[in-house]
Parts: sequence; structure tokens; C-alpha cells
Amino acid sequence: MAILPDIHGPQDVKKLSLDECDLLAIELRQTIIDTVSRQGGHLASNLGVVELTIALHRAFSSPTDQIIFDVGHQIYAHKLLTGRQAQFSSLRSYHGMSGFPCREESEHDLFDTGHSSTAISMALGLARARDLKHGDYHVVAVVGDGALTGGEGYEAMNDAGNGKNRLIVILNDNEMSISKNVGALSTYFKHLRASASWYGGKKKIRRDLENIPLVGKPLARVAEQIKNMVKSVVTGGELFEALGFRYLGPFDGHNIEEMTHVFEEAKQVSDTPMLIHVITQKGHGYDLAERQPEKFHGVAPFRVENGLKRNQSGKESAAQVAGKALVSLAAEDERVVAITAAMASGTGLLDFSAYYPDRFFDVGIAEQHAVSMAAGLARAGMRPYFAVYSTFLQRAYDQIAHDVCLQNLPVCILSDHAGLVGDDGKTHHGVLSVPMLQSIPNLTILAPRDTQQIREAIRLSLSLEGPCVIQYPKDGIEPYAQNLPPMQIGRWQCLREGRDAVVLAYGRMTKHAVEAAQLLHEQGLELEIIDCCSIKPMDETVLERLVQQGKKVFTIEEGELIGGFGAEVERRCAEMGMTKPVYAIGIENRFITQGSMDLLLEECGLMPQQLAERMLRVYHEWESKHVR
Ligand SMILES: Cc1ncc(C[n+]2csc(CCOP(=O)(O)OP(=O)(O)O)c2C)c(N)n1
Repeated sequence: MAILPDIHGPQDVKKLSLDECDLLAIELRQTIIDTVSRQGGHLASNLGVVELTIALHRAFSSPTDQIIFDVGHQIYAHKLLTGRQAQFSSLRSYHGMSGFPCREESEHDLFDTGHSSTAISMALGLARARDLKHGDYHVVAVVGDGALTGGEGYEAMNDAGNGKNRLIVILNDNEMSISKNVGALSTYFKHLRASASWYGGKKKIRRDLENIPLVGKPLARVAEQIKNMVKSVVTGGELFEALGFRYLGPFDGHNIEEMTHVFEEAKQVSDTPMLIHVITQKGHGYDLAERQPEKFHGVAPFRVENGLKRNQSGKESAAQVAGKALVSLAAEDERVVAITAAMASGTGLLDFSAYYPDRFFDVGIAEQHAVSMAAGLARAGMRPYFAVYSTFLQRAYDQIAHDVCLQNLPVCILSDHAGLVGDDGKTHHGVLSVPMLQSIPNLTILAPRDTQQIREAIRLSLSLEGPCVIQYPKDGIEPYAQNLPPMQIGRWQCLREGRDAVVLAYGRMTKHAVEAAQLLHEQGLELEIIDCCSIKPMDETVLERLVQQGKKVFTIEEGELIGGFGAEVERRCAEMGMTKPVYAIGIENRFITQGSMDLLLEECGLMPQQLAERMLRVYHEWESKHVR
């Protein structure tokens, strides 16, 4: 009989025997594989933590005890065990279940997260609040070895170890970030894994557990025996001990019994933070993902039998185009080096890493360090390109301003996944890019409208003496405008003539603007469409013309309106003495949900038909108010 359907919450997990828990693990895995194969999502990471999650819910009592998963991409088993089975089939779809922790969904999710290395800090805050309020519950942070390449994790441990707060950190070590984990600390974890305690300790624990008769012995004595037994396998972990943590491990992260006992033991410790090191296998239980954990980290819908994508598009992503362009540039100029923060595959740098291994740096999940390190490279005469998702660049804001732009260094940031990103949802949209960046002095910002312009922008960036961001959406948009000159800094391109009003747009929105203009042409309204591929500097000649000719102006952006491109156009036009209105269309000030790109663009009113209707309405309003 199936077990999972009867699990309505963690209390039901606690009732299960160990054998039933093993069956539950099989059912959870099956559900995760089936669902992700249809919906897409983070497969390998989730398969790796099934037993760990069961053990967590056996030992701790969520939501009273507070469990936080770092990043949150490995939270599927937790969702399935905390009363969310019915919605699970809608994973990552519009109005469906989030692929990440989500407070709206459940009291068992404490934060909405998707960015790495924050869990220990958050957990420490929760633990401190608990202590101030004289609470008596546990706070647990589950953190991957990849996430521990991010500096914030160590800032948090340094702080926690100093304060002696009761806190449990579980290091889920699978030797992988998205790719193979990098850095000296990953080598250190390897030593811990290889230590005699792991293999010897594992056997010893099992032997000792078998020797503890659970019937007939006073429970306190059993607990004492478990305590001593766990202590006996503690070796190594000096790094964590130096940070003020008590280190336990490493343990087999697929052995529910062992982990439950270890967690029970950790609950007894109240005078110091604990770090429990568990070893898991990414992709565990699905052969293809075990063999290719990187490929199955995050997947589009696929066929379970062979792992192939259900919808083979064959279209190059923007990242792939950028990666190839960078390889060509590197062939011509040996100063060109590439940097990734643990996203070589996602940002299209795999070819670069293969062709130029000496000029390629995977710095771990350390965007801040990546930018400052790029500053060092540029200061010493190299031409660094840091390819990163726009949303993750947010955490390197000060490094861009202070370390790169203040020094006016020729660092180029390839800001991928700018704009809406689809089913990863609110933690991953890159819609703050322009508001975040355009106020920083010395920074050039380019926004290619299609794959051809991505290539041009990357080539152009090499001629710059100062810093530059090239931002582009996730999808590779095929070239659609003909006979236009190559991209230039501070020059915009006219994609369509029109007498009635002018539309200024960038990136994907130029295409939508052209399509909207075609729809309005049928209604007698002629729009001029300008591709503002150089967001900063703007094309002053075009702006002056618009002011002089008294044009009515629309701006369209796939980004936050406050402090955005439209707001800046309006400010510049006003400075130039513009008397006519500028009407800015973009994303209102809210976090946007998940779903297919089309549905999200529609939700934001950015589909061509919607743009056409809105501009027509506004145009008629202007007319009726005699704005001429
Ligand atoms: C700040 C930030 N940069 C990059 C990412 C993209 N990312 C998501 S999961 C992941 C790897 C995390 O590795 P680990 O913590 O070991 O978890 P695992 O997937 O191996 O279980 C990365 C790089 C992110 N979520 N946040």
C-alpha cells in the first residue's frame, strides 16, 4: 500500500517505522521524477535530499522547529511531506506551486528564497529571536557544499560561533554545486569525506545501533549511549570548530536511521552551534541523473526513459550565443578572460572553459568576489568578462560601484536572464537590472535586441576603456530587423518610421513594439519605433530631435519602472525642455510570479496586442486633452 498519500504533515512521518520510511523515500523519488519530467525543475538536487528530508521531519517538529533550506531549490520532498501533495503536479506553473520555498504556500516555509548562501544568516536571526523571547525550539539550516563557496555562509558562521547561539547547520555535501564544486574548501570537504571516520564511523554507528536494545532499557540510558556513540565518530572538522561550531560527521545522507539518531543527539546540545556533515549523492535513485548530475540539476520537461527534452527547440539561447562570441574574442585578444560564479553551463561558458582553461575562472557562488576579482584583473591589464544571471548580480552592487566603476576599469559584465525569466519565478527575474545599474557613474549599459546584436555588443565592449554591462534576456531572439548598421555606443536605431508618436524600447521589447505598431497601423496610428540598444549613454541626438519636434513619446521596458529606462528618458527630456508627455510602460513595483514567458509577459501587459491597446488608449486620451 502506498505510504505517501497518507502523509498529510510531518506528524505522519513520525509515525512510520524505518522500513516504511524507506518505502516513503522510494515513493517521494518517483513523484519527484514524474513531476519534474513533466513540469521541469531542479531534479538532481531534490533526489539527493529525500532521505535527509525524511530524517529531518522525524527528528524535528516543523513548523514549531524551524527548518530553512539554503537556495531552496531542493525543497520538493519537504513540500510533499508538509501537506502539499495535491498541488505538487502544478510545480512551477502559472498560479501553481512554486519551485522554491514559499510562505504563501505553507507555514513550513519560513522565507521565499532562491539565491544562495543566506540560510545560516537567516537561521541565526531566527535563533537569536527565539532566545530573546525565551523560546524552546530548534532552528535548522540545510546548506549545500556549493552554497558554502559563498562568503555569506562564513560571515554567518563567524558570527554564530562567537555568540554561542543554539543553532543546527546541516552541511549537505554532494561534491557538486551545479557543476563539480570548486575551491580549496571543496578539497577540505573531500578530506573530511575520505577521513576514516566516514567509512569506519558509518560501520561503527550501525554496529552500535544494533547493539542498543530498545526494549527494556531505560530511555535515558539509550540516549546516553547514542550520545557517546556519535561523539566517538567525531573527527576532523577543525575549520568549523575554529568558527565556534561543534562538528559532527560525516554521515551517510541516505541512511534515515543514522541521520535521525544524529539529529536527535544534536537536539540535546544547547550551548553551542552545531554543524552536521552529511554526504549525499546528487541525482540519487535515478540512474541518468546520478551519472550526469550537472545536466539534471535544472531541467526542462524530459522523457524519464532516456532523459531527452520533451520539446527539442534547437534554438540557441542568448547565453550560448554570448559564450561563442566570447570564445572568438579570446582567440583574437589574449587579454580576454572569462569568469563565472558557479554557472559555467547556464551562462554559456563551457566552450570557453574548454578552449582557454587558463583564462577561465569559476570562483564558486561568489558574485561579489567575482566582480572585485575582475577589477584586479582589469587593473593589471586583462579584459575580464563576468557572465552572470542578472538576478544574482544584484548582490554584487557595491563591488560594481566601488571596485569597478569608481576606478573606471574595463570590466565587462554579461548580464544574462535580464527581464522576466519564466518558471523560476520571483527570486529569479532580472527586472531590477536597469534601475540598479544606470545611476552608477562611468558605466556603459548595452541591451542587444537580438542574437546578432549580442555578438556586436561583445565585440564593441572590447573597444571601451571603462566598465560595461551587456544585458540580454534568457531567450535567444533571432534577428528580425534588416539593413541596420552595427551597434554603437550612444546610438539608437530606428526600426520603423511613423508620424504620430515615438516608441523607445530596448531588448525583447523592441520586437513587441514593432508588432504592436503593425497592429496599430491597421487602425490608422503610425508609430515610430526606436531600438535604444545603448541604454547608457542614451542617444542625445535622438532625444534632442524628439524634444524639438515635440513628439509624443512612449517607452517600453521589460523591467521595473521606478528608476527605470522610461523614468530616465522622461528626466532627460524634461531637462531638454520637453513639453510633451512621456508615457512609460514597464513592470509595476511588485515581485512577479512564475509561469511561462508568454503568460508572465501578459500578466505584465507587455504582449504586443496589450501594448497596442494601451498605447492607442493613451494616444486618444492625449488627443482628447489636446496634447498636440
Ligand atoms: C547567489 C546565487 N548564485 C547562483 C545561484 C544558482 N545556483 C542555484 S543552485 C546552485 C548550486 C548550489 O549547490 P549546493 O548548495 O551544493 O546545492 P546542490 O544543488 O548541490 O544540492 C547554484 C549555483 C543561486 N541560486 N544564487
